[in-house]
Amino acid sequence: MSKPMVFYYARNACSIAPHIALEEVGAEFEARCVDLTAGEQLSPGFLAVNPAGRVPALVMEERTVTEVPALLTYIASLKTGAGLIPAVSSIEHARCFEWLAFLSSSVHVAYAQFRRPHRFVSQDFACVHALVEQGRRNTIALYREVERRLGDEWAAGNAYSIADMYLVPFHGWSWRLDFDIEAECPKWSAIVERVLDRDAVRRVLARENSHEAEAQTVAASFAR
Ligand SMILES: N[C@@H](CCC(=O)N[C@@H](CS)C(=O)NCC(=O)O)C(=O)O
Repeated sequence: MSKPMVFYYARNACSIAPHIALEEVGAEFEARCVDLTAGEQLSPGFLAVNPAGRVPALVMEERTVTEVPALLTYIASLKTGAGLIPAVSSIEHARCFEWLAFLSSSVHVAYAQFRRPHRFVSQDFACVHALVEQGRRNTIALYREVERRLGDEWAAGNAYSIADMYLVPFHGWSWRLDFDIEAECPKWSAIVERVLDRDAVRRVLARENSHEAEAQTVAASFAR
């Protein structure tokens, strides 16, 4: 019998998107929480899983897959009947992957300039402060662009998809930006509210916020 997949995630991180997808398709997986605030992503145990030191990571039969868009696509394909990716060759299919690319390569990177400036520049403090402020402005501009691109239904048309799951973490990070997302991005906020209200997503939030997650940390799992 094949071993269940192991999913590495962190709280309040981009990994919530594939975490939602795993619950939506009813996948059998073991969830392990990586404590980013304690620097656990840089522990030898986790670096053996993902040498990049980032979450999410999904381990299947000793092989690791990373990157949110790849994980969302893979997980959705485990249960095509769930309809989490629009039909191939439709405009909605293109739109869905447009969202994954835009959020991953533009929005997340701008947010990282603001939140993780040391990925981009060394310890030159003046330069770091300038990058943080420019990253904040770039991110806010991109958040407004997200809102401009959204229609009245779901991100990729009239059905819930993996694109909507990926809109969740960035929305949740807005509080750090000094940006009133509810007022400025009502369509995005409405989508996130509907996503958070789903049963599968409630299970994800319960797991990510539970004490059980503490016990399931990477350190604990490698100590077994
Ligand atoms: N391009 C990657 C980005 C992954 C990423 O940056 N994850 C963050 C959490 S949102 C992380 O692990 N940060 C840890 C660190 O920067 O040390 C993806 O899409 O999966």
